[in-house]
Amino acid sequence: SWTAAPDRVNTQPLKTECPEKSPLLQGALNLSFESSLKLKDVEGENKDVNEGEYEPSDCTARQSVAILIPHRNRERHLLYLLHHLHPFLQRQQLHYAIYVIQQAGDATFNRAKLLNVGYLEALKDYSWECFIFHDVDLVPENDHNLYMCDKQPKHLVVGRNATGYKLRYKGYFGGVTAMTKEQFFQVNGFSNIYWGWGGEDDDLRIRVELQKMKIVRPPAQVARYTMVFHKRDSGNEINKDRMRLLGRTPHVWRKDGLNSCSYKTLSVERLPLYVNVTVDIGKPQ
Ligand code: UD2
Ligand code: MN
Repeated sequence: SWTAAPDRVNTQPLKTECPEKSPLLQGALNLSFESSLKLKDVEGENKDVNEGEYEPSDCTARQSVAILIPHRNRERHLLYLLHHLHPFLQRQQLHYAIYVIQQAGDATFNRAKLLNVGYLEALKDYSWECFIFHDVDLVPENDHNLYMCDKQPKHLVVGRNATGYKLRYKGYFGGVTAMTKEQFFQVNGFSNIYWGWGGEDDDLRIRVELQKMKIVRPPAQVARYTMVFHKRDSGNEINKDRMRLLGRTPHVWRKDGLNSCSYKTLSVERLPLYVNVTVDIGKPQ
């Protein structure tokens, strides 16, 4: 027998879940890095982005993803990344927002602690289910490299231009990584005590392995990045203590991480293309 559908009281159109594979994906991309590019241009290209946030209009995204970018004094790289990343994420039909976490002052840089701050601050806005921890200078070359979380922590940079597109070493977990809200919470986030260059990404890998999680990676032909050329920044000198710290991780991870991350938020600016969180994270003890 045939039953008529009840009258719809709610006149809002029903959105269905976005397809498993977005029809908008293009595969390998032609990246451009034009020195004449201006912030106003990138804002003009992204009218559908509102205070750094976007969601597809015609379907419900499969994941809500916060992109966290640790930053100080790399404005040109940030502009290139915003220019490429916004359309890239929109083609993946994600609900997303971009957060830039700025270290205030000129004490030694601390990438890992900034990312902890980003996680804690972003969760005040929305219950993001997936977090992407993203270097400012890495631009993805193929939009089949999905900025979504898996059942296991995901490393998105198998290769990049400067290293022949090969994994740098076994266990390498730097550059761009994706973890669910729960996975990151379970490992107590990053360590807060890596000041300067190096080690913090290996520390996160150790935390993940201690939880018996397994790092997954997309296929090498997809997980490709261009790193915009740069020299080592002043204020981010190599961390000579990193090997010693890595040896202590199994003993200290429970007490050093999200649950001990103390900082002072100086401002939260909701700019058109990203949320700009400026933070005082202190200095090395
Ligand atoms: C590698 C890793 C990176 C991190 C780092 C060691 C790759 C592709 N990346 O990057 O994830 O583990 O080694 O700490 O392997 N930054 C600023 N301003 C500064 C200094 C750093 O914004 O003054 C940020 C920025 O997002 C940058 C990131 O920190 O991309 C990492 O610093 P880097 O690019 O100088 O280090 P790199 O390329 O060796
Ligand atoms: Mn770099």
